[in-house]
Amino acid sequence: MAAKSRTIGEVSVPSAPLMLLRAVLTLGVLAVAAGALSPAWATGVSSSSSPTVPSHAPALRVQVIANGLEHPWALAFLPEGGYLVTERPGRMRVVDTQGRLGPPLAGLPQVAARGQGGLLDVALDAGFERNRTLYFCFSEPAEGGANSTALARARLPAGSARLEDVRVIFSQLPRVVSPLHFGCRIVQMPDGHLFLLLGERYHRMQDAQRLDNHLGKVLRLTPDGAPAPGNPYLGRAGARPEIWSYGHRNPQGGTLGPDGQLWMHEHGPQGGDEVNLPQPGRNYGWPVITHGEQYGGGAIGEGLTAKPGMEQPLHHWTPSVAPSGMAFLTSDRYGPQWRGSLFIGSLKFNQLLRLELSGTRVLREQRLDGVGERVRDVRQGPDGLLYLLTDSPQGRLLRLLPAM
Ligand SMILES: [Ca+2]
Repeated sequence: MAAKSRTIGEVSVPSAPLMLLRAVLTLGVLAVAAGALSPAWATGVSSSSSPTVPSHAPALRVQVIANGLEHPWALAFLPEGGYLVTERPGRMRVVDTQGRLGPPLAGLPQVAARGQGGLLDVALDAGFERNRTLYFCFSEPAEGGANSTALARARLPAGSARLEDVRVIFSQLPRVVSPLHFGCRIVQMPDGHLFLLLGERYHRMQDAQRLDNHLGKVLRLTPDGAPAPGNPYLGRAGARPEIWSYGHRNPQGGTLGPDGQLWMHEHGPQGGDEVNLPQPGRNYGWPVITHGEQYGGGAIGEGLTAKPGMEQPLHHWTPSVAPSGMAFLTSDRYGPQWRGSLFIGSLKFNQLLRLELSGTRVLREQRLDGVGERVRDVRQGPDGLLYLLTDSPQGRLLRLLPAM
């Protein structure tokens, strides 16, 4: 199958006027980007909390690996080649190296596929090549129309179209009647423990500040779904022992950083999307402090952006970018300048965001425009290249190639 490709980056290809992909640096050029065919750099007022200064990105081509995925949500790379993809309505399937979609895998539990809910993240165990074990999280239906985010473990034998030994190992409490804010990203640490990022279910935002529930929390679990040893609230009366950090809103991206730490982002309300580096027992502020506001305008709570005892984000965006997916680029495939950058998808602006870092400091932000669809997931593949999933009824798996 011949892969189609087009160009991304600031370098135009004059013979191909539909090549809209380019790098932009501020939100202010979006109106231009939507209507103009010629690539443009822009500088000016930053819409984020870090400077946006001109930089030079390598030109890129976007290669379409697979089409026809229904609201794909998460991507993993199989050691034998090919891809494991979740689709929000409740399917998981293998996409082969040629981009052919395998059948939906049998053995998945029922999911509450409504609103933002459904089958969401998937992560392979670090020992997958040997044990064929994977984890996935999803909106788990319950009585009375309630649901919550659950984490499951299963095995996928090589070449099989069926998940084996499927077991739900954790369910968020309380269960809530809501189609919103499931969070649901899984990040495995080098010690095997799992971080599970959970939303506050929208209607229960105050619960993000309470330790007696799992809403708006980052959890740290063993591979069996139990509270991990060393968690900050183990043994404290009235606190859930799985909690690592709290005061989160709706996290849809997390990754293990090259520094060995969990990096994550979360959706703010209207404005105030954040990048955080969650530390044990710390309070990330929602909904007491936020750089955002109510939908339609107006302060949230007392309208505070800072308060003693509550952490500030490393980076924040107003207006919101609606971040989803997160990956560090550790390869040299796009040149030395991009190595070490943090990549984040934007659902709202159909962009891939690149944050250039010095340690945990965000030096600047670059916006790669023109994927043309909401970006749901971004990952670095075993080949060192960046892969994206686009969120649509006919979603795509894309690979970004350096344009030589
Ligand atoms: Ca916060």
